[in-house]
Amino acid sequence: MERTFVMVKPDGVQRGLVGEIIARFERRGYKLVGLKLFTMPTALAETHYGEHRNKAFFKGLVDFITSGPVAAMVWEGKNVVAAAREMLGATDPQKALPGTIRGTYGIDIGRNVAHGSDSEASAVREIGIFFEEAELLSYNRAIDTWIYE
Ligand code: IDP
Ligand code: MG
Repeated sequence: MERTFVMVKPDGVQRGLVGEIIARFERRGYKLVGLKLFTMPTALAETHYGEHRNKAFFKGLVDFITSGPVAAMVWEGKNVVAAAREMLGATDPQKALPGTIRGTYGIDIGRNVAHGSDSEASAVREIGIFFEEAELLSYNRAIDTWIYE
C-alpha cells in the first residue's frame, strides 16, 4: 500500500478546516497512519519547499507556512499519492475544479489551504522529514474488506 504526505496549511488550520479535510480522506476510505499539529520551524519549511528555493515567492511561502500551526498527516491506501493530488485540485485555487479541496475552500494561490505530495518519491521524502518512523502506525481495520475487493 502506498503512503502520501498531506498537510493542512496555517490558513486551513485558522479557518477551522482540519476536520473537514481529514473527513474527506477518511470517507474516501484511506487510512490515517500519522498525524500531528505543530508549527513548522523555518529550517524544516526551507527543506520541505527546497525545490522552490530560487522562486520569487519562496520567502513569502516560508514566512507563511511557518506563521502558525499546520496539521501534518500521512494517509495510506491504493494509489493514494495521485488520488490525494486530485482531491486537492490545482495549485491555483482559481484553476482547481469545484468539489476539490482547493476549489471549494481557496481563492489565492498563496492561501491554498492544503499540501499533498506530488509523486511517490516526494511522498517518501516528505514523510521522512516530517515524521519519525515510530510515529507512523501500522494497524488493521475491519472495514477494509468493504473498501477493497
Ligand atoms: P503544489 O502545492 O500544488 O505542489 P508547488 O508548485 O509545489 O504547488 O508550490 C508550492 C506552494 O507554493 C503552493 O502550494 C503555493 O502555496 C505556493 N505557490 C506556488 N506558486 C506560487 C506563486 O506563483 N505565487 C505564490 N505562491 C505560490
Ligand atoms: Mg509541490
